[in-house]
Order: sequence, then structure tokens, then C-alpha cells
Amino acid sequence: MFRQSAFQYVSLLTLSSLLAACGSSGGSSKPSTPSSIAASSTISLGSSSNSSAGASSSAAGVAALIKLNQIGYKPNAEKLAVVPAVAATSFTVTKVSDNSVVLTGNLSEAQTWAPSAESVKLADFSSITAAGDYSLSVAGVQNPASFKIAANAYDALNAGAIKAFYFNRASAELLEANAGVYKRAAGHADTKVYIHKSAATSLRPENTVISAPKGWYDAGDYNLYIVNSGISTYSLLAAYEAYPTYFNAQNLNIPESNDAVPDVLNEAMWNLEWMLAMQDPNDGGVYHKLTSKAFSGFVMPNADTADRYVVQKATAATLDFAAVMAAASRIYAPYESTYPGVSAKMLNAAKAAWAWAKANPAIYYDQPADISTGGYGDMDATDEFAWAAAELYITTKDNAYYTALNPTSVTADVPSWGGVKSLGWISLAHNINSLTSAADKALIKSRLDGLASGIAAQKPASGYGVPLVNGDFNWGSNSGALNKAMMLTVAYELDNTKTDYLKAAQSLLDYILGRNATDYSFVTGFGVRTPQNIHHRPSVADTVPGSIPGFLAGGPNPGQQDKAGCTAPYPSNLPAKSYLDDTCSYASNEIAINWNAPLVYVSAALQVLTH
Ligand SMILES: [Ca+2]
Ligand SMILES: [Ca+2]
Ligand SMILES: [Ca+2]
Repeated sequence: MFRQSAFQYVSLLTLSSLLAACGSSGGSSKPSTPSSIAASSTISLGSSSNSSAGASSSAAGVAALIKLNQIGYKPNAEKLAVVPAVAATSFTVTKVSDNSVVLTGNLSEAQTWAPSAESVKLADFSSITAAGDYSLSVAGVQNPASFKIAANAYDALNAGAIKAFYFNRASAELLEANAGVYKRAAGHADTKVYIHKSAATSLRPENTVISAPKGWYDAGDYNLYIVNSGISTYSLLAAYEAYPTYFNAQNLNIPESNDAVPDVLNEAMWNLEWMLAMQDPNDGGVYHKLTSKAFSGFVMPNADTADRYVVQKATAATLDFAAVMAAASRIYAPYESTYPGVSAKMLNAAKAAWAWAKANPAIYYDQPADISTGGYGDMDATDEFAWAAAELYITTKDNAYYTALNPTSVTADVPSWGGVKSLGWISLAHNINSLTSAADKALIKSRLDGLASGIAAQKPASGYGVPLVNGDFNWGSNSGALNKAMMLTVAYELDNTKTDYLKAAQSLLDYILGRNATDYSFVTGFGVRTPQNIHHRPSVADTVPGSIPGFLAGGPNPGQQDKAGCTAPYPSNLPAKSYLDDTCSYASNEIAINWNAPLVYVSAALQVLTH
């Protein structure tokens, strides 16, 4: 089901996004040569990572890179680097400040990682725990790799990942005081949005005008989709619910930074207010998306003035809405003075949406012929029912919702926008001490533990020491990696003797931040070598070189669904190397709110859980 629905989104993008992306947008596209990377990077570029064991003993050493987390590590984290399979059997770590050797360690035996077809060794330098800047070198490898250990290793990354949502706000002027060089005019006021004929009812006939401002642009485009907003907004709320103390102390420098509400909740509220406006007050059903009829060109938000529509109410969107509003109702309840009446309004909205979905259990989104933006079609709403039931149960403590959840029938998997049943398990875990006696706490723990143990078991079998296999490399693979990490940290919180879960989560964050087969840290502006040319309209159309910071690129995707429209070739067809830092590459280098959201969750989790 999920693969089919993902394909639907792909094929629609292929038809129309490409035209907008690669030519017809008024000359705003940036050149694809990553010259700004070459100028600033200390890592040699253009080096193949394909060297293998035999090629090790030239005087200069192999040019392939030592790969590690380019942001850094908490003092007590597991710390691993991937080293080309040279003949050397040891590695050396020196302290940058005085060049003293702090560790000489043994490399692992060489092991092949199937997704990149590389033979590599691992260096484990976990025993170094003192804060500072270090350099790791291996005889026979040309360049050492530098790394940092810091108590606040992921604070800036986490704040940057949330700030990216601010940069993607619809209906908002971004002021210089908050956005710096990324200030921009407001776009998409969305106070005059038309009811599309697919959503028409007797009370709201076709072309009725409604107001549905705010929300986040979904991805590199300027449209807004409830299903993808669901998992994205939830992941921020879940991060807050898990780590409130951490977020309470955070200042994101957004317009609401000086109010009484934690900034991550202010940011999520920007999207929640939009979502509330997407519910038909007459029946509780929720529109699938707010969109122009076709993708815009690569222009700034204020230059995209096409008419916007709300399109078709659907079961999955309505249940995602119900789940998010039920969760938000309990999470915002302490902030009644800033948001008077909102918590109660959200719970009522969630109940109305649930009722609509119960009465309309199988209305699947069917893209109208005159609409060509993202589909996000989903032909299976059983997981959305489970998630919504779980959230309504937790918030209301009404056992009828627990019965509706039918938990013994619900398994656990790695969540995605179309597969959300495990989001309910996350919330049940986070609230496990306040559930009614109806809840089967052993089942909640065993579902999460079973999933986590399966993921963690992939790590030792991987040459890179990351729990990723060939099948993980698809559209948005980086979000899949982080959603795996999120599930690992949730299970670890239920049983903190399972340190292999925390180590596996760390390895997945390391993967995102540089311990991967592309040598990139995939978060714009965070790392030594980061994406400069994300498929993101404001990043392309603004006058600032490179990408707006804090965005997670989609990541390696051997499907390469965009390659017909890309002048530059992908560097490789191998699953873990199939990544192209070019604005043309919507299949490997777009950004999306549901990709940034688990980055927010995981960076907070590892900042808090590792000491
Ligand atoms: Ca605030
Ligand atoms: Ca589904
Ligand atoms: Ca730019």
C-alpha cells in the first residue's frame, strides 16, 4: 500500500514539478556546481570512496575519506568512524590543541557494506570522553578526520532543525531580526481559499471562499497537505512530550520567543492553527490538502499568486487530524493563558473528526484531474484509525477509545506519512504512567521493544555500523533512518538497560551527519560538507548563496526518479551513494517537513539521553 501511494506522489511530481524546477521559472535556478563547498571544505572533494583493501600502500595514502559525525558527540556516546580498508590495523587520535596522542586503538576487520559495496573498517574511539577538538588518522589514508566532543553537541542542530519549520512558514513575513539574511516577504495569505469541486457540499458548494492561513509549506513546494502535516506536527509534539525540560529552556529566536510558551510549541502552533481551519465545521471532515492546481515555478513565496483550493475530504487526513488534535489538546493544556480555549477546541475538533471518519471509514484520496500537486494518497486507513484511537484514549482516558484501538491487533513498524500506527505506540509509551487500568502496559513495552531489537540487530551486521540495509534506500531515506532512530530511543526510554538501542540510534544520527557513503552531512549548514543545492523554492529563488540552513535533504535514493530532468548525473547507482546535490534532484535532494521532524526528535533525544 505504502509503496503504491508513494509512487503516486512520485509520478505526479515527475509530470509537473520538473517543468517548474528546470527551466520555466524565470531564470532563478542556481548553477549546480558546488563551488561554495569546495571553497569552504577541509575535506578533499571528488575522491572516490571505492578504494578497497588492495589499494592501501601508496606513499600518499588512499584519498578516500574517513567518515564520521561532522557535528560531534556527547562525552559518553558511542563514537565510531568508518575507515577505508587499508592495510593498517590501528588508528590514532590526537588532541588538536596540543597535538598530543590521546588514543591509539585497533581497527576492526574489514567488512563490506552492501548498500555502498565498500569494504571498510571501523574505528571505535568511545573511550575518549573529554570535551574538545580531536583528529583521527590512519596510516595509508591521506587525510585525517576531525571531530568534536561537547556536552551541548546537538543543541544548535536541534534548534536549527526546528528553525527550518519557521523558515517554511506560509502566510508569514520573515523579519530580519528572526531570519537574518533569509528575511523575506509574506506569501500565501490563504485568507481567500476556494472549495474545490471535489470537496463541495450543500453547505459549502464549489468555489465557496474560506480562510485557512498559516501552516508550513510541505517541502520544496508551497502547498500544504494534512496527512504529511500530521506526522510532522506530531513528531515535534512527541519530542516535547518526551523532553519538556529540554525544550522549555530553548530559545529559537522566532517571533514568539518572548512569550510564556516553549518555542517548539509556538512553532507547532503555527501549523496547528492552519490544520484547525482545514476541518469543515459543518460535519467534522478534514480536507486532504490546500493547494494551487499545479506546482509553482521556482519563485519566492510572494511571487506565487495562483488561486488556492482545499481539495476532497478523506479518511486518512481526517484521522491524522484527529490524532494530532487529541495529542495537542493535552500538550497545550498548561498554556491556557497564552492560547485561551484552544486546548478544548482541539479536543472537540478531534472528536468531531473521529466521528466523521467512523461514518466515512474508506474514503481514500483520489487526485482530481485538474490538480497535479503532491498526491499523498493512502489506500489503507487502519493505521490512522489506530493512531487516532490511541491519542484520543490518552487524552480523554475514555476506555472506549482503547477498545477501539484494539491494541492486540496493532503491530509496530517504522513510521512514515502513510503508515502511522506506531505513532500511537510512542504516545502510549510516553504516557504509560498515566493510562487507565484498561491499558496493557506489557503489550506497549513489548511492541516497542520488539521493533527496536529488530532494528538494533542490523547494526553489527553492517560494515558502516549503522542499522540500514538496501531496502532502506528509497525516496526520503534519511527520514526513514531517523524514524528508526526515534523508535530506538522510545524503546530505550522504556528500558534503559538496552544500551544497544541508544548506540544504534546514535549510529543513525552519525549516518545523517557524515558517517555515510556520500561524505555529506545531510543537514544544510550543519557539518563540514553539507547540501548546497536543495530542491527548495526559497533556497533557490532567494539571493543568498546556497541553501537555507537546518533542512534535511531526502538522501540517497536509487530510484532516481528525477534523472531524466537532471543535467548532472548521479555519482553512483549504488543504493547508499545514489545522491545528487543539485536543485533538479527532487528524488534525493528535496526537503520536507516530515523529514525534518524526526531530526528534531532524535537530536533532542540523544542530547538528553546521552551524558
Ligand atoms: Ca515562546
Ligand atoms: Ca495509512
Ligand atoms: Ca539560496
